[in-house]
Amino acid sequence: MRVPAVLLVLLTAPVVVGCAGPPVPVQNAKTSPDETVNLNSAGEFSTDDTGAIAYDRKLAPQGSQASVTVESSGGQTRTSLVVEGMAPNHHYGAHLHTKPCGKKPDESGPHYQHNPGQIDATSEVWLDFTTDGDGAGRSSARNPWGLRSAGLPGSLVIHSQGTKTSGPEVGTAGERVACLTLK
Ligand SMILES: [Cu+2]
Repeated sequence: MRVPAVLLVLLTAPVVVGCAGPPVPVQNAKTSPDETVNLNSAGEFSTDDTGAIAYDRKLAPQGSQASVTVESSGGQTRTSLVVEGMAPNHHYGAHLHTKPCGKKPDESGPHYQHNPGQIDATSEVWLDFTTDGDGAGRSSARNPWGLRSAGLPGSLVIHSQGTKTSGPEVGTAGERVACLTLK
């Protein structure tokens, strides 16, 4: 009797379901629907290191820092952000942007979008947060799509105001106050 090839594979190779396993290296990873992509970055904001740079020392003071983790697998992307040492009791906007941080605030490019032109918290990764009295804050986002290795986000940008969710200025969040380059 002829056994279908697919069944043969199932019978001979134990298939691990529900376990992500070791992350696939981000660089040069082949694109596939179940691709696993992990990005993360952490740093203290300085005025000269584009890996973690502050553009506004009032809203991203000396000693302020941020840590971001992006985990994409199984058609979902989960992103989390933790900050410390920011201005106390302030509501910030925050998003993933397309390019790495630069000396000038605009160098990180526009928002990362899964669906080009769609400006909302489903297509983009919005991570607005409000700091406590010590300047600490955290936020997270869950998006119903996987990252494509061909076009990964380049940075996390923190803005001076919360993100506008509707109207002609939808997606805007004031000036860029700090930027963390993703790796
Ligand atoms: Cu932004």
